[in-house]
Amino acid sequence: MKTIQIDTNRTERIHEIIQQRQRFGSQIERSRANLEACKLALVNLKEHQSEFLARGVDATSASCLGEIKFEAINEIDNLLYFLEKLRYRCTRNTINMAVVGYARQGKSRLLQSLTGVSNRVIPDGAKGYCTGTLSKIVHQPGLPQAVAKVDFYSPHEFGKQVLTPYYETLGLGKKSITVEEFARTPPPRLPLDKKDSEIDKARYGHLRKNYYSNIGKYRHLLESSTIEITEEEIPQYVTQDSIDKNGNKIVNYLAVKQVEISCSFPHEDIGQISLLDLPGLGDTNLIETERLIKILSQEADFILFVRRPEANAVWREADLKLYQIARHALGDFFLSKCSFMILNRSKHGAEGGDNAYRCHKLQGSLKETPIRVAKCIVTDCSDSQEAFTEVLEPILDYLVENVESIEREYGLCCQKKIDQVCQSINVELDKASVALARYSDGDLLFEQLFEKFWRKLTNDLENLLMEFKENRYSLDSDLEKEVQNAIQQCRRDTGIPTSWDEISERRHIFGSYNNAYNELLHEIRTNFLGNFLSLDKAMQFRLQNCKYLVVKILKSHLGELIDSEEINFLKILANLLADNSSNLKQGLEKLYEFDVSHAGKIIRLLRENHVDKLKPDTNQFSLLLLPNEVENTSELNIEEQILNAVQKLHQEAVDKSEIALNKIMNEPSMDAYFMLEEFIDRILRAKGVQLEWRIFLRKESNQVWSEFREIEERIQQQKIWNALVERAKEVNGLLLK
Ligand SMILES: Nc1nc2c(ncn2[C@@H]2O[C@H](COP(=O)(O)OP(=O)(O)OP(=O)(O)O)[C@@H](O)[C@H]2O)c(=O)[nH]1
Ligand SMILES: [Mg+2]
Repeated sequence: MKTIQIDTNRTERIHEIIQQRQRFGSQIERSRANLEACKLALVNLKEHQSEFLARGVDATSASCLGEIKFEAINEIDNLLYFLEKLRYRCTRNTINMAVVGYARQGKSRLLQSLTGVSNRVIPDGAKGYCTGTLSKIVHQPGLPQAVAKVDFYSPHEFGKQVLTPYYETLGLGKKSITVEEFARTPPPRLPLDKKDSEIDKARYGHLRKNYYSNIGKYRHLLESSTIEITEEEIPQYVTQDSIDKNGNKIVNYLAVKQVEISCSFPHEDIGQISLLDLPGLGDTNLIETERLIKILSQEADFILFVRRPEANAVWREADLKLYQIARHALGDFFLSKCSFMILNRSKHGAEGGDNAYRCHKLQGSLKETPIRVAKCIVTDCSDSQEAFTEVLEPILDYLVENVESIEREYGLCCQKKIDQVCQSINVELDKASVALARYSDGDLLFEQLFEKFWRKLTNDLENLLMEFKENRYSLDSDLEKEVQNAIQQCRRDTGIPTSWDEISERRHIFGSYNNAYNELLHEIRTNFLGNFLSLDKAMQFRLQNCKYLVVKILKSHLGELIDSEEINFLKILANLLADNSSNLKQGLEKLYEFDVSHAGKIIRLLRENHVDKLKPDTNQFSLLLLPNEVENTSELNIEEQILNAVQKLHQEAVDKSEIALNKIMNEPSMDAYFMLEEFIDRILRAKGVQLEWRIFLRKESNQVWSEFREIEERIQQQKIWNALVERAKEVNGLLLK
């Protein structure tokens, strides 16, 4: 292979450009590292935010935390992706130039001229070859022959990136298509609304005639990993028009994603330049254009639009369209600063003659179009010398002169994006720094908990009072049972002798019927009254029960303050209170001591109701013997008469007592109701009592509310949170210049 003498000046310039760019690459790397640190700090903060919210914090803190948004993490990811592309571009050791243009404009020919490599390494249309796929040509010194690495689409990539865009654009009824489906069923007919479009028909034809009809020929390659090929094989993978020895078309290019060709450039001084050859674009494969150009946004440093003006050529709609597609696909790439328009002058053009006039015409009128490139050059792409002097040299001069300003612009663009993210992060971090400000604030916590305590205690006690109010006239079933037991006991155990013989005996003992009768009445009366002694206690049941219910409510609101569940809870609580909590203390003590003694009342009731008649003074023996008092008794002996009389008196006393006792059966309910009402008034409604509660509970907060026991832990959590916020602020600050 012929090696052309090295132009050291050119080599140095290329080297200088690459070095300058690499310095910029280090800056980008620093920004990237800072962004990574910032992202990490935000991710940490976000995790803590989620933990806090999941664990459950007070409502104020929860709402403040909830307001902190972390969309900036996604923005940082986008920025990192952008910076990574930039860094990749800036730190590589080559300047990559790509050619973009419609088919048969001389792109491949220009690359041949620039590198000095043969038609076999970069096939051009001279032998009827059209470039079929993206190929990258890199210099590798000392290689006697070119070699190439071929990457194929995977079946998934092929379905998603190649076929699906056709189905979508042409409206073929499917949103996505897999290779299997495609191989099984031919693409459906073009929809009616597309039938008249020449472009759509051409695109459809490409899909059907090339991709579908040949699927059997290239499908196996989609399963293939990267292969290495020799120089002779290159056309079989990069061109659209190769044929095998039997004259059959080779369609490998359809499955190729990218080819990287390594060869030794005869012009060694441009060894640090790599070239990217793209298939000629046209209406048929315009669908693929955007995808191909997108690859350039990462791979190319400089783009050469190549156009070979035909006779009477003007800037066409198609030229603008291609430029727009490129600008869109290249995203942040500074197309206007990093591209030249090459107008290919062919002295012996196919259409005959020299197109120099047209070239200059187009060169002059380019500024009237929206196409913006750094320079527009007229050159003969098939002339190596011209390609050097008219294309390469101006590009290098331009880059030497502008690389700094281009980088500055890239830098400014990055910084602008970074500043925007920084600002939005700052807004969120400001929210974050105050989000937990009150989280470990005991006073605030107390107020919140006390408010809840007061509301619930009031509600529970009022509900209880309501219940007692509704039942204040109802009979006390416990008491009723006790009364019935006592009455039955009276009836069962009267204490009255069962036979008159016993009366006779008593007569002998006491010396007279009179004395025997009197003694008998004393015995019967005391026996009778003895049965009612337990009623006083029974009448206290209701009160006790009411006190228990109050204790239950108080206990449920006072946490771990008092262990007891008994009525002495009230006493213990009262003792814990300071002496100046007079209302509260009094209310509790009074409830604890509250006791309506019914003993006197019951005795009075019983004695008033004919028990008195069981006394000798009120029922003298002599009266028994009056004929009109005791009817039909004359036939009975005196003992029997006595027996009958005391039985009757006893019977009457029992019956009357029963009636009288039944009348006071609701009194315990009434007493309990008023007792409770009095208690509630004292501990909830009395003037200043809320303040008494407040002072007391503030002192006992730790015992009453678990939240207060956690406050130490909260202080620690708050410290961690603040440290994370500070860290995020610090790294965010580093992003700002
Ligand atoms: N006379 C002359 N012929 C040229 C010139 N540039 C390209 N050609 C010829 O034009 C035809 C197409 O050139 P290519 O370099 O293959 O064009 P391309 O833009 O790469 O085409 P695709 O790969 O199909 O996109 C070939 O036959 C070239 O030899 C030129 O400047 N002068
Ligand atoms: Mg080509």
